[in-house]
Amino acid sequence: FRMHRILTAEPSPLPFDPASTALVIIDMQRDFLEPGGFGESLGNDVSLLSAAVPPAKALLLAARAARLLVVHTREGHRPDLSDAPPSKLERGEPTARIGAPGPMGRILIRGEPGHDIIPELKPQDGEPVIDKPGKGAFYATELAEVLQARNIATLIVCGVTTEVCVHTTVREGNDRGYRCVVVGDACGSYIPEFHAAGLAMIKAQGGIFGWVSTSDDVIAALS
Ligand code: C5J
Repeated sequence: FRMHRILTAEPSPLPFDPASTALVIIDMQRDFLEPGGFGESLGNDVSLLSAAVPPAKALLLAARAARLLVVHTREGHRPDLSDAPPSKLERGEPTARIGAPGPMGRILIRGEPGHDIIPELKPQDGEPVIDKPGKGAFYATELAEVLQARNIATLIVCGVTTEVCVHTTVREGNDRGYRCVVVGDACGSYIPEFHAAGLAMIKAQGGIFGWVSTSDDVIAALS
């Protein structure tokens, strides 16, 4: 018999068992959150993502205290770009494309300073870090195996950006049978109306591909 807890969420409360729940923190990398990285190279105001950092940090601390599996993801490519399709590489200004040199090293390349997770959310030993070449965290990664090995059934998802990598990952996870809860205030977007619409899309139609909650509600359910 396992103790189930109830998470306050929309469109409906969600029972969960901490032992089969993972916190998945998507792409909280310097390349997306700090000036000089991939996000800014695409013409974005990266300061729009900073509001997600304190809630994500609070979630991370609560998940560690509750002994949840914590998984971090990073979007990026091999230095030789062999895992980046031309269709992805050819976008953006030639001087600011994936692989081009920037103030934080080559843009979106594994091993470069910009590819690192921001210091506030630095992974601890024992927390899997999933390097992904795409927007979704399941595509071409070992995430499914990592979750299966721990019998995970519920994903609490936060990170950036709401409508791109968070959405793609949640859509992938939902189709694979995971209950996916997106923590709205711990997600961020360069385009505020896309953040709002992205959250609304998940929980519409009875929770068409997931649930939406808040960091306060998740922390309350874990404590
Ligand atoms: C983007 C991401 N926005 N992590 N990546 O290209 O959402």
